[in-house]
Amino acid sequence: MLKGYIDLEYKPTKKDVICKYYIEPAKGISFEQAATNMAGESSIDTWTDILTLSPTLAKKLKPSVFFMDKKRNTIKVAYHIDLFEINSIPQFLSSIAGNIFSMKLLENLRLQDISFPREVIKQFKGPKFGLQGVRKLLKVKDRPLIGTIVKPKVGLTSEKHAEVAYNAWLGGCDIVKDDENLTNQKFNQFEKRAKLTLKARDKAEKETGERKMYMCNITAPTCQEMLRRAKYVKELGGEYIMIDIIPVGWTALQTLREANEELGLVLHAHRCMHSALTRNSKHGVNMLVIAKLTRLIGLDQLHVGTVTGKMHGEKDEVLAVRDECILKHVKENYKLNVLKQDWGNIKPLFPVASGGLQPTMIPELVRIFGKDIIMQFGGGIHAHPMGTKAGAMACRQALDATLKGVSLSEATKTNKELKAAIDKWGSYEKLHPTHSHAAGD
Ligand code: CAP
Ligand code: MG
Repeated sequence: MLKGYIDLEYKPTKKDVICKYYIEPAKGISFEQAATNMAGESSIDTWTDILTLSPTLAKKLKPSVFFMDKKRNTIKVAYHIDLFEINSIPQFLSSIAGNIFSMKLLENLRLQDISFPREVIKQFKGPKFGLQGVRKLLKVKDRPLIGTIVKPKVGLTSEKHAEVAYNAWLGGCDIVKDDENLTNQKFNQFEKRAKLTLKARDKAEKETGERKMYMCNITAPTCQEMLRRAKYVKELGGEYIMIDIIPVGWTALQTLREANEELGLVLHAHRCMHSALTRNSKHGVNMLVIAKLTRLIGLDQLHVGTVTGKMHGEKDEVLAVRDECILKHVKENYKLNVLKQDWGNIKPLFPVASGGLQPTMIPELVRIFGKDIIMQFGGGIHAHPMGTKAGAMACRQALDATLKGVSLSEATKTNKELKAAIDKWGSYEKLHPTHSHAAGD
């Protein structure tokens, strides 16, 4: 292992890729030793002094640990851009998020953020539609979008699936999606589900006069099959597809985005399995990185967390991920492990809040996220005591009231579906007064 990876005098150039890590040395290992070995293993080096490493090559490609904060177990590393195949997310991750997680010298390691230089950003298309493109497609200018996930997650026939979706659209959902583990099972095959549900969508559009979208899950065993399913949705007149981004992997996403230049579908990124990487605050990969790579590659919508729902994610972390999805210039935030990032011409993507949501949370969700959010209610619609359509109506009633500044308790007087939701789940604001400062509820 070479010496000299630590260079606190080094000033990163505009072409460097900067990574911020949480790093915890194993017992008996100094902080410097941990940082040195991690920098070497993530770039050009290995555990011992190799004779084949020429000084010129090393000089050019050797990364610099240019910042160390031992108290907070934090380092920043500048990597020369030539170390990377700069349009390949898999190769980036094999370097800066590869072997280093396995090293015995490290007790814990977490990749907190990556700051990409302009030269890398320019290699990627980013979202084809993005936040504004989705709004234009749905003809919904400035309110949050309401979505649902057909429940039960799996088990319905294609006919029943289409019927549940139809009722959700009739009740007021803008978007209906498949669940993350519904793909092409015997009881609900992909082609039949897509055909019947898009037909139901057309019917609901006619009856409501509103644009309605169906996100069909194209997660598949191969890229070829994934693309075949995407094309099939397109041929049926669908505008959207969803994909489980962690199980399918980064090459599949880059392949899909390339094909989408011609396909022209809205790409919804479901992040199931992300918590295997992101949940441990001392080891793994920060959700911020997953969000950044998803926007860079160019999916149009991404789950960012809810704060009020059933999945983990503190408010400031969720909002940091949301900001990474929508801002053009992201400022460094040391406490939240956010590095500075200039997104150039990469469009914002539409953030999604999903997981354990129910209609009475809507005032708090608007307070947290504002209007540029897609709120998805699975159980919160399909467990409504008056059924799916009423569940969707309760969501729209709660949203309409919130955007008009009317309290939910006031709104229940003229909206029986919302009243039934509050009777069943209680008013989120009453149950969590600390979270929200609702007037009058
Ligand atoms: C929500 C959901 C979502 C996850 C996503 C589910 O259903 O369909 O996939 O919540 O979580 O399967 O749980 P409910 P995240 O509305 O019934 O909870 O957005 O955190 O990835
Ligand atoms: Mg789900």
